[in-house]
Amino acid sequence: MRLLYSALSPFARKVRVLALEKGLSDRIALESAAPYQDEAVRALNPLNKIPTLVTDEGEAVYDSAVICDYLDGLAEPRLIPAAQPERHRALTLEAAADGLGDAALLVVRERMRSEGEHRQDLFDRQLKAIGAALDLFDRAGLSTERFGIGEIAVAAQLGYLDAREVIDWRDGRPALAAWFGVVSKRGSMVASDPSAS
Ligand SMILES: N[C@@H](CCC(=O)N[C@@H](CS)C(=O)NCC(=O)O)C(=O)O
Repeated sequence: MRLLYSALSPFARKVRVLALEKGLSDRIALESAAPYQDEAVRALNPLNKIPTLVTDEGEAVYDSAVICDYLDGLAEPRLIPAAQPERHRALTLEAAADGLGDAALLVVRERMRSEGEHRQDLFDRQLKAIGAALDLFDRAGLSTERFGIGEIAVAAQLGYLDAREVIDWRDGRPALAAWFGVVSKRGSMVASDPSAS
């Protein structure tokens, strides 16, 4: 399999962490891509976004949630619960984390604009979504024992907030900060840390 990715992409990191946790990373060749600079991914994914996975059969799979679902079916341990209500809870946590990631990407891109082009309303809207998602994660009582799809998705996005200095998210969220302090020491998180590449 081939994974088109970038070291900084939190969505690609989610996929990489899941693959590492499942012992699948040796079967995935990482190929660096730069979707904001070129069009190389579009032949595989019309959205020209990473991560995009190419299976051993040559099929393109995206987005990150679908890639994780595909990889989860290839090996044990299953990191996406099969049974309800655990399944919808885990996938909803993943969706909230991914949504935070979408908002964080917009904040980072908005910050790159020159002063005159800056859209404060757009910026504030995204920061509100990020703040509310972080509050939810802080209250969620995240486990340091279980590291399934929801927890992986949250950890990948918190790493991105740090790497891009999006906001000081630890302020007022001690439970989330303590949780991240523990899970970020996992081998899968250390191996995929953007600051290490
Ligand atoms: N929903 C997608 C989001 C992926 C995404 O936004 N990736 C960014 C990089 S972190 C990207 O490729 N952006 C290129 C663009 O928007 O043109 C997923 O979960 O995979």
